[in-house]
Amino acid sequence: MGYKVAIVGATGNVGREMLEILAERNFPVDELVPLASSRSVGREVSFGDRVLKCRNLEDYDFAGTDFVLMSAGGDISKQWAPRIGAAGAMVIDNSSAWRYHEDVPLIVPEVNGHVLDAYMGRTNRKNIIANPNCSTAQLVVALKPLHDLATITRVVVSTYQSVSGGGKEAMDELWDQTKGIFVNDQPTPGKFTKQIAFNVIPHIDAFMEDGYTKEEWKVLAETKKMLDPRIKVSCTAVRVPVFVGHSEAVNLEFANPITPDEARDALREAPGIVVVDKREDGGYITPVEAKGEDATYVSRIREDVTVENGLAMWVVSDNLRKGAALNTIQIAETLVARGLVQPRVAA
Ligand code: 11C
Repeated sequence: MGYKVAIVGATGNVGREMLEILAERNFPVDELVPLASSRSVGREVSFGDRVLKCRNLEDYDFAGTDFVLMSAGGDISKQWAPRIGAAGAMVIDNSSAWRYHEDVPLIVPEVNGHVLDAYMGRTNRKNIIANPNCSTAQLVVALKPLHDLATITRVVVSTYQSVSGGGKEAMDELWDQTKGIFVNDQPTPGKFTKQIAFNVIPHIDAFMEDGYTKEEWKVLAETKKMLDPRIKVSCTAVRVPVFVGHSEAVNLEFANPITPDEARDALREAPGIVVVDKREDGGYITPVEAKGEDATYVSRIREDVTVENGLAMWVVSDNLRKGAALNTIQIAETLVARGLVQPRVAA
């Protein structure tokens, strides 16, 4: 017997990836229900070889639904996740609404999937599990084996984030501006505060009082919550004119000595990671190659000679997959594999 799975936000960038990945990985789905706001009711989405019509979130009865994968923004998640969880369905939420809540686990299965055992053993749980921000997900996958080996004390990361992280409108803006520049059109800012075509913008999400942006703060707060609260993190998040795939230049400081070879070996053994690190032209991964792939790629592993026990590296992943839809589905797969969620039958 399989599971009844609903997707809230099925027509968005991440929702569509969720549909594709569920089918691709043969997640045991008995029934798939795409849900959307009243505006998108009736819109069609593909699931495997089937075409399904979106139903209205407002009047859907969650009794008997096992998993609800949400990617419709923080406001919808704040409003709906507690109600859906109270109805007994397991919510896996891709927004930032619940990530920092102390009663909600924030999960990357390769890093802290074991946390789910204790959470599911609690009778007073909210039935909400949070999926991290895309730039954090790929970072912690790469940090975990190195932290286990030599204890990371400090991370300095600069991100090169693709426009798909900002949604479909942001992708359209890059496309339109790029075409427009060839015919001398003046770029009109929309989702981005500055021209994104042929440019880079050191600003993602709102500015905070300390001068960091919310995106940068998320990387810090989520790394601490999932990996180790003692790790110090400083992030500069930058938007680049790439459609899909986030890249990160990462500098690490460790409590104990670690060589690039030791790091490379540990990363090669670690789940979810592919090391592509030849010290030659093209011996590294770029976002174009990571698009559509499940792995987090690590390249350019070398000593950071500016600190005592330091390493530098380059980390790339498909932000719509490991950074969002894939990780969400891997959380559901972990719950199933550990026997923590059984199919329910509608009352
Ligand atoms: C971006 N990282 O690239 C953002 C998108 O908190 O889930 C994801 C925002 C989030 O714009």
